[in-house]
Amino acid sequence: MIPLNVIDLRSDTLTVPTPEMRRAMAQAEVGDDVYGEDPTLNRLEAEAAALLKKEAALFVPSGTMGNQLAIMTHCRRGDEVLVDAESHILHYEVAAAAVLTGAQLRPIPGLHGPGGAEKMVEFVRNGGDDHQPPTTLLCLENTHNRQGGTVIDAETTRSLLKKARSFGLKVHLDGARIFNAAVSLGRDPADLAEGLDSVMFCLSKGLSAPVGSLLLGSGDFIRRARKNRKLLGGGMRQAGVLAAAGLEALNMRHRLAEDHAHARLLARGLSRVPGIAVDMETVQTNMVLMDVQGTGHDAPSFLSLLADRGLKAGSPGGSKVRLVTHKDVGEKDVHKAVEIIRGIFS
Ligand code: TLP
Repeated sequence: MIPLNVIDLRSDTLTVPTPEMRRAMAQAEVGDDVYGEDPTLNRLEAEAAALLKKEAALFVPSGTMGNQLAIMTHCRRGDEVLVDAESHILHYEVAAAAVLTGAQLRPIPGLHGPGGAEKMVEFVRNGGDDHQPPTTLLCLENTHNRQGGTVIDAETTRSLLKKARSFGLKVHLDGARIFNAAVSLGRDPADLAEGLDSVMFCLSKGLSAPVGSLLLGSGDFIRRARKNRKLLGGGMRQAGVLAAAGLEALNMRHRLAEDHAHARLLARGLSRVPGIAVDMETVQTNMVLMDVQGTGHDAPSFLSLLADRGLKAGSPGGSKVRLVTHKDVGEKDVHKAVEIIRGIFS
Protein backbone atom coordinates (compact mmCIF):
# COMPACT_ATOMS: atom_id res chain seq x y z
CA MET A 1 0.00 0.00 0.00
CA ILE A 2 1.07 3.58 -0.60
CA PRO A 3 1.59 5.09 2.91
CA LEU A 4 -1.09 7.60 3.90
CA ASN A 5 -0.23 11.28 3.37
CA VAL A 6 2.51 10.54 0.87
CA ILE A 7 1.76 11.52 -2.71
CA ASP A 8 3.76 9.15 -4.87
CA LEU A 9 4.28 10.39 -8.43
CA ARG A 10 7.45 8.40 -9.18
CA SER A 11 5.71 6.14 -11.69
CA ASP A 12 2.43 4.62 -12.80
CA THR A 13 4.04 1.26 -11.98
CA LEU A 14 3.10 2.06 -8.36
CA THR A 15 -0.62 1.55 -8.99
CA VAL A 16 -2.09 -1.15 -6.79
CA PRO A 17 -4.60 -3.70 -8.12
CA THR A 18 -8.29 -2.81 -7.91
CA PRO A 19 -10.73 -4.81 -5.74
CA GLU A 20 -12.16 -6.27 -9.01
CA MET A 21 -8.68 -7.51 -9.95
CA ARG A 22 -8.16 -9.12 -6.57
CA ARG A 23 -11.56 -10.82 -6.81
CA ALA A 24 -10.89 -12.03 -10.35
CA MET A 25 -7.48 -13.37 -9.28
CA ALA A 26 -9.01 -15.32 -6.40
CA GLN A 27 -11.63 -16.87 -8.66
CA ALA A 28 -9.51 -17.46 -11.78
CA GLU A 29 -9.86 -20.75 -13.59
CA VAL A 30 -6.31 -22.00 -14.12
CA GLY A 31 -4.20 -24.71 -15.79
CA ASP A 32 -0.54 -25.21 -16.68
CA ASP A 33 0.39 -22.55 -19.21
CA VAL A 34 3.60 -24.31 -20.28
CA TYR A 35 1.23 -26.94 -21.67
CA GLY A 36 -0.91 -24.13 -23.10
CA GLU A 37 -3.73 -25.21 -20.78
CA ASP A 38 -4.49 -22.14 -18.70
CA PRO A 39 -7.91 -20.96 -19.93
CA THR A 40 -7.68 -17.53 -18.31
CA LEU A 41 -4.25 -16.87 -19.76
CA ASN A 42 -5.37 -18.10 -23.17
CA ARG A 43 -8.27 -15.65 -22.99
CA LEU A 44 -5.98 -12.75 -22.08
CA GLU A 45 -3.64 -13.53 -24.98
CA ALA A 46 -6.58 -13.83 -27.41
CA GLU A 47 -8.14 -10.54 -26.22
CA ALA A 48 -4.83 -8.70 -26.41
CA ALA A 49 -4.18 -9.97 -29.94
CA ALA A 50 -7.68 -8.96 -31.04
CA LEU A 51 -7.33 -5.51 -29.49
CA LEU A 52 -4.17 -4.74 -31.45
CA LYS A 53 -5.22 -6.76 -34.52
CA LYS A 54 -2.20 -9.06 -34.37
CA GLU A 55 -2.29 -12.82 -35.00
CA ALA A 56 -0.99 -13.90 -31.62
CA ALA A 57 0.13 -12.75 -28.18
CA LEU A 58 2.38 -14.00 -25.40
CA PHE A 59 2.09 -13.13 -21.71
CA VAL A 60 5.43 -12.18 -20.13
CA PRO A 61 6.31 -11.11 -16.58
CA SER A 62 7.62 -7.65 -17.51
CA GLY A 63 7.96 -5.07 -20.23
CA THR A 64 11.70 -5.59 -20.19
CA MET A 65 11.28 -9.29 -20.92
CA GLY A 66 8.81 -8.47 -23.71
CA ASN A 67 11.22 -6.07 -25.42
CA GLN A 68 14.16 -8.41 -24.99
CA LEU A 69 12.23 -11.41 -26.31
CA ALA A 70 11.35 -9.35 -29.36
CA ILE A 71 15.03 -8.51 -29.96
CA MET A 72 16.08 -12.11 -29.30
CA THR A 73 13.43 -13.51 -31.62
CA HIS A 74 13.96 -11.04 -34.49
CA CYS A 75 17.77 -10.89 -34.40
CA ARG A 76 20.83 -13.06 -34.54
CA ARG A 77 24.04 -12.69 -32.55
CA GLY A 78 26.10 -9.84 -33.99
CA ASP A 79 23.14 -7.95 -35.49
CA GLU A 80 22.71 -4.23 -34.98
CA VAL A 81 19.44 -2.78 -33.65
CA LEU A 82 18.47 0.86 -34.24
CA VAL A 83 16.85 2.57 -31.27
CA ASP A 84 16.08 6.15 -30.34
CA ALA A 85 18.97 7.68 -28.38
CA GLU A 86 16.61 8.25 -25.43
CA SER A 87 14.84 4.88 -25.57
CA HIS A 88 14.00 2.70 -22.59
CA ILE A 89 15.67 -0.25 -24.32
CA LEU A 90 18.96 1.66 -24.38
CA HIS A 91 18.79 3.37 -20.99
CA TYR A 92 16.96 1.06 -18.62
CA GLU A 93 17.27 -2.56 -19.74
CA VAL A 94 20.67 -3.38 -18.25
CA ALA A 95 22.37 -3.87 -21.64
CA ALA A 96 20.20 -6.98 -22.01
CA ALA A 97 20.29 -6.90 -25.83
CA ALA A 98 24.08 -7.34 -25.63
CA VAL A 99 23.94 -9.91 -22.82
CA LEU A 100 21.05 -12.07 -24.00
CA THR A 101 21.02 -11.75 -27.80
CA GLY A 102 24.56 -10.55 -28.50
CA ALA A 103 23.08 -7.63 -30.46
CA GLN A 104 24.50 -4.12 -30.59
CA LEU A 105 22.20 -1.15 -30.01
CA ARG A 106 22.78 1.85 -32.25
CA PRO A 107 21.19 5.04 -30.90
CA ILE A 108 19.61 7.54 -33.30
CA PRO A 109 19.05 11.01 -31.80
CA GLY A 110 15.51 12.29 -32.42
CA LEU A 111 14.29 9.14 -34.20
CA HIS A 112 10.65 9.91 -33.44
CA GLY A 113 10.89 13.63 -34.15
CA PRO A 114 10.69 15.61 -37.39
CA GLY A 115 12.85 14.08 -40.12
CA GLY A 116 13.42 10.93 -38.03
CA ALA A 117 12.67 8.56 -40.89
CA GLU A 118 15.12 10.38 -43.19
CA LYS A 119 17.88 10.10 -40.55
CA MET A 120 17.70 6.33 -40.66
CA VAL A 121 19.72 6.11 -43.87
CA GLU A 122 22.88 7.32 -42.09
CA PHE A 123 22.58 4.54 -39.53
CA VAL A 124 21.59 1.45 -41.51
CA ARG A 125 24.43 -0.88 -42.45
CA ASN A 126 23.88 -3.70 -44.89
CA GLY A 127 26.62 -6.00 -43.68
CA GLY A 128 28.46 -5.82 -47.02
CA ASP A 129 31.53 -4.28 -45.35
CA ASP A 130 33.48 -6.74 -43.18
CA HIS A 131 33.93 -4.05 -40.52
CA GLN A 132 30.24 -3.56 -40.00
CA PRO A 133 27.43 -5.51 -38.39
CA PRO A 134 24.21 -5.99 -40.34
CA THR A 135 21.31 -3.78 -39.22
CA THR A 136 18.21 -5.95 -38.92
CA LEU A 137 15.77 -4.31 -36.50
CA LEU A 138 14.33 -0.89 -35.67
CA CYS A 139 12.72 -0.32 -32.26
CA LEU A 140 10.21 2.48 -31.64
CA GLU A 141 8.73 3.67 -28.33
CA ASN A 142 5.15 4.95 -27.85
CA THR A 143 4.60 6.74 -25.56
CA HIS A 144 8.17 7.95 -25.18
CA ASN A 145 9.25 7.70 -21.57
CA ARG A 146 12.37 9.90 -21.39
CA GLN A 147 10.71 12.60 -23.49
CA GLY A 148 7.97 12.90 -20.89
CA GLY A 149 5.33 10.52 -22.23
CA THR A 150 5.08 12.06 -25.68
CA VAL A 151 3.02 10.34 -28.34
CA ILE A 152 3.95 9.15 -31.84
CA ASP A 153 0.96 9.45 -34.13
CA ALA A 154 -0.08 6.71 -36.56
CA GLU A 155 1.20 8.65 -39.58
CA THR A 156 4.72 9.07 -38.12
CA THR A 157 4.78 5.39 -37.17
CA ARG A 158 3.78 4.50 -40.71
CA SER A 159 6.51 6.64 -42.27
CA LEU A 160 9.17 5.16 -39.94
CA LEU A 161 7.90 1.68 -40.80
CA LYS A 162 7.96 2.39 -44.53
CA LYS A 163 11.53 3.69 -44.38
CA ALA A 164 12.66 0.74 -42.24
CA ARG A 165 11.07 -1.69 -44.72
CA SER A 166 12.94 -0.02 -47.59
CA PHE A 167 16.13 -1.22 -45.85
CA GLY A 168 14.68 -4.66 -45.14
CA LEU A 169 14.44 -4.05 -41.38
CA LYS A 170 11.93 -5.60 -39.00
CA VAL A 171 10.18 -3.14 -36.68
CA HIS A 172 9.34 -3.63 -33.00
CA LEU A 173 7.33 -1.20 -30.88
CA ASP A 174 7.99 -0.74 -27.18
CA GLY A 175 4.38 0.18 -26.52
CA ALA A 176 4.59 -0.09 -22.74
CA ARG A 177 2.04 2.76 -22.66
CA ILE A 178 0.41 2.32 -26.09
CA PHE A 179 -3.08 2.81 -24.57
CA ASN A 180 -2.01 6.19 -23.19
CA ALA A 181 -0.96 7.09 -26.73
CA ALA A 182 -4.23 5.82 -28.21
CA VAL A 183 -6.34 7.72 -25.67
CA SER A 184 -4.33 10.91 -26.17
CA LEU A 185 -4.71 10.72 -29.96
CA GLY A 186 -8.31 9.52 -29.84
CA ARG A 187 -7.28 6.58 -32.09
CA ASP A 188 -7.85 2.86 -32.05
CA PRO A 189 -4.67 1.35 -30.51
CA ALA A 190 -4.53 -1.07 -33.46
CA ASP A 191 -3.85 1.93 -35.75
CA LEU A 192 -0.64 2.59 -33.80
CA ALA A 193 0.46 -1.02 -34.20
CA GLU A 194 -0.54 -1.53 -37.84
CA GLY A 195 2.10 -3.23 -39.98
CA LEU A 196 4.62 -3.53 -37.14
CA ASP A 197 6.29 -6.93 -36.74
CA SER A 198 5.95 -6.94 -32.97
CA VAL A 199 4.52 -4.84 -30.18
CA MET A 200 4.97 -5.04 -26.42
CA PHE A 201 2.53 -3.40 -24.03
CA CYS A 202 2.38 -3.37 -20.23
CA LEU A 203 -0.56 -4.22 -18.00
CA SER A 204 1.32 -3.14 -14.88
CA LYS A 205 1.60 0.61 -15.50
CA GLY A 206 -1.42 2.92 -15.80
CA LEU A 207 -3.64 -0.13 -16.34
CA SER A 208 -2.85 -1.10 -12.72
CA ALA A 209 -2.32 -4.87 -12.93
CA PRO A 210 0.17 -6.15 -10.36
CA VAL A 211 2.31 -7.98 -12.95
CA GLY A 212 2.55 -8.57 -16.65
CA SER A 213 3.04 -7.45 -20.20
CA LEU A 214 2.12 -8.85 -23.59
CA LEU A 215 4.22 -9.39 -26.67
CA LEU A 216 2.28 -9.50 -29.94
CA GLY A 217 3.06 -10.43 -33.51
CA SER A 218 2.52 -13.07 -36.16
CA GLY A 219 1.70 -16.65 -35.16
CA ASP A 220 5.14 -17.81 -36.22
CA PHE A 221 6.93 -14.99 -34.35
CA ILE A 222 5.01 -15.71 -31.15
CA ARG A 223 5.72 -19.47 -31.40
CA ARG A 224 9.44 -18.68 -31.54
CA ALA A 225 9.16 -16.07 -28.78
CA ARG A 226 7.36 -18.61 -26.57
CA LYS A 227 10.33 -20.94 -26.87
CA ASN A 228 12.72 -18.09 -26.06
CA ARG A 229 10.58 -17.17 -23.06
CA LYS A 230 11.10 -20.75 -21.80
CA LEU A 231 14.83 -20.38 -22.38
CA LEU A 232 14.85 -17.28 -20.16
CA GLY A 233 12.95 -19.10 -17.40
CA GLY A 234 9.77 -17.18 -18.12
CA GLY A 235 7.49 -20.18 -18.73
CA MET A 236 4.88 -19.81 -16.00
CA ARG A 237 2.45 -22.45 -14.74
CA GLN A 238 -0.94 -21.42 -13.24
CA ALA A 239 -0.40 -17.90 -14.53
CA GLY A 240 -4.16 -17.48 -15.00
CA VAL A 241 -4.12 -15.92 -11.53
CA LEU A 242 -2.11 -13.08 -13.06
CA ALA A 243 -3.99 -13.10 -16.35
CA ALA A 244 -7.27 -12.59 -14.47
CA ALA A 245 -5.92 -9.26 -13.20
CA GLY A 246 -4.65 -8.55 -16.73
CA LEU A 247 -8.13 -8.99 -18.23
CA GLU A 248 -9.49 -6.48 -15.72
CA ALA A 249 -6.57 -4.19 -16.55
CA LEU A 250 -7.51 -4.11 -20.25
CA ASN A 251 -10.85 -2.60 -19.19
CA MET A 252 -8.99 0.18 -17.37
CA ARG A 253 -7.64 1.68 -20.59
CA HIS A 254 -10.51 4.14 -21.03
CA ARG A 255 -9.87 5.79 -17.66
CA LEU A 256 -6.35 6.83 -18.69
CA ALA A 257 -7.85 10.11 -19.94
CA GLU A 258 -8.31 11.06 -16.29
CA ASP A 259 -4.56 10.60 -15.64
CA HIS A 260 -3.84 12.78 -18.66
CA ALA A 261 -6.13 15.55 -17.40
CA HIS A 262 -4.38 15.37 -14.01
CA ALA A 263 -0.96 15.65 -15.70
CA ARG A 264 -2.09 18.80 -17.55
CA LEU A 265 -3.43 20.28 -14.32
CA LEU A 266 -0.16 19.51 -12.56
CA ALA A 267 1.93 20.93 -15.40
CA ARG A 268 -0.10 24.15 -15.53
CA GLY A 269 0.29 24.63 -11.78
CA LEU A 270 4.02 23.91 -11.83
CA SER A 271 4.73 26.13 -14.82
CA ARG A 272 3.72 29.10 -12.62
CA VAL A 273 6.31 28.28 -9.94
CA PRO A 274 9.40 30.50 -10.26
CA GLY A 275 12.51 28.58 -11.36
CA ILE A 276 10.59 25.63 -12.77
CA ALA A 277 10.36 25.13 -16.52
CA VAL A 278 7.72 22.87 -18.02
CA ASP A 279 7.35 22.49 -21.77
CA MET A 280 3.55 22.20 -21.98
CA GLU A 281 3.79 20.76 -25.50
CA THR A 282 5.36 17.59 -24.11
CA VAL A 283 2.54 17.05 -21.61
CA GLN A 284 0.56 14.74 -23.86
CA THR A 285 -0.24 11.81 -21.57
CA ASN A 286 0.32 11.03 -17.88
CA MET A 287 3.82 12.45 -17.36
CA VAL A 288 5.20 15.86 -16.50
CA LEU A 289 8.87 16.41 -17.14
CA MET A 290 10.20 19.63 -15.68
CA ASP A 291 13.57 21.33 -15.51
CA VAL A 292 14.41 22.57 -12.02
CA GLN A 293 17.74 24.23 -12.83
CA GLY A 294 16.23 27.68 -12.23
CA THR A 295 15.56 26.78 -8.59
CA GLY A 296 19.31 26.40 -7.99
CA HIS A 297 18.94 22.65 -7.31
CA ASP A 298 19.94 19.56 -9.21
CA ALA A 299 17.42 16.73 -9.40
CA PRO A 300 18.65 14.70 -6.38
CA SER A 301 18.55 17.68 -3.99
CA PHE A 302 15.20 18.83 -5.41
CA LEU A 303 13.76 15.34 -4.94
CA SER A 304 14.92 15.18 -1.34
CA LEU A 305 13.24 18.54 -0.60
CA LEU A 306 10.01 17.08 -1.98
CA ALA A 307 10.36 13.79 -0.12
CA ASP A 308 10.79 15.67 3.18
CA ARG A 309 7.39 17.21 2.50
CA GLY A 310 5.63 13.96 1.57
CA LEU A 311 5.89 14.14 -2.22
CA LYS A 312 7.77 11.52 -4.20
CA ALA A 313 8.98 12.11 -7.75
CA GLY A 314 11.70 10.68 -10.00
CA SER A 315 14.40 11.92 -12.34
CA PRO A 316 15.76 10.81 -15.70
CA GLY A 317 19.01 12.65 -14.82
CA GLY A 318 20.56 16.13 -14.70
CA SER A 319 18.16 18.82 -13.56
CA LYS A 320 15.07 17.04 -14.93
CA VAL A 321 12.33 15.81 -12.63
CA ARG A 322 9.54 13.46 -13.68
CA LEU A 323 6.08 13.29 -12.14
CA VAL A 324 3.66 10.60 -13.29
CA THR A 325 -0.09 10.68 -12.66
CA HIS A 326 -2.01 7.45 -12.17
CA LYS A 327 -5.14 5.86 -10.76
CA ASP A 328 -3.98 6.15 -7.15
CA VAL A 329 -3.59 9.93 -7.20
CA GLY A 330 -6.70 12.10 -7.40
CA GLU A 331 -7.28 15.72 -8.31
CA LYS A 332 -6.86 16.77 -4.68
CA ASP A 333 -3.41 15.13 -4.59
CA VAL A 334 -2.46 17.02 -7.74
CA HIS A 335 -3.41 20.36 -6.16
CA LYS A 336 -1.54 19.37 -3.00
CA ALA A 337 1.57 18.45 -5.02
CA VAL A 338 1.55 21.87 -6.69
CA GLU A 339 1.07 23.56 -3.30
CA ILE A 340 4.01 21.65 -1.80
CA ILE A 341 6.34 22.70 -4.61
CA ARG A 342 5.05 26.27 -4.70
CA GLY A 343 5.51 26.44 -0.92
CA ILE A 344 9.21 25.70 -1.27
CA PHE A 345 10.04 28.11 -4.09
CA SER A 346 7.63 31.03 -4.05
N1 TLP B 1 9.51 2.05 -17.17
C1 TLP B 1 9.71 2.35 -15.76
C2 TLP B 1 11.21 2.40 -15.45
O1 TLP B 1 11.86 1.30 -15.95
C3 TLP B 1 11.91 3.61 -15.95
C4 TLP B 1 9.02 3.65 -15.42
O2 TLP B 1 8.86 3.90 -14.21
O3 TLP B 1 8.63 4.40 -16.34
N2 TLP B 1 9.35 0.31 -21.82
C5 TLP B 1 9.02 1.51 -21.32
C6 TLP B 1 8.74 2.62 -22.26
C7 TLP B 1 8.92 1.68 -19.94
O4 TLP B 1 8.61 2.88 -19.47
C8 TLP B 1 9.18 0.59 -19.08
C9 TLP B 1 9.17 0.76 -17.58
C10 TLP B 1 9.51 -0.64 -19.65
C11 TLP B 1 9.59 -0.74 -21.04
C12 TLP B 1 9.86 -1.85 -18.83
O5 TLP B 1 8.76 -2.39 -18.15
P1 TLP B 1 9.00 -3.31 -16.85
O6 TLP B 1 9.27 -2.38 -15.72
O7 TLP B 1 7.71 -4.05 -16.72
O8 TLP B 1 10.14 -4.21 -17.15
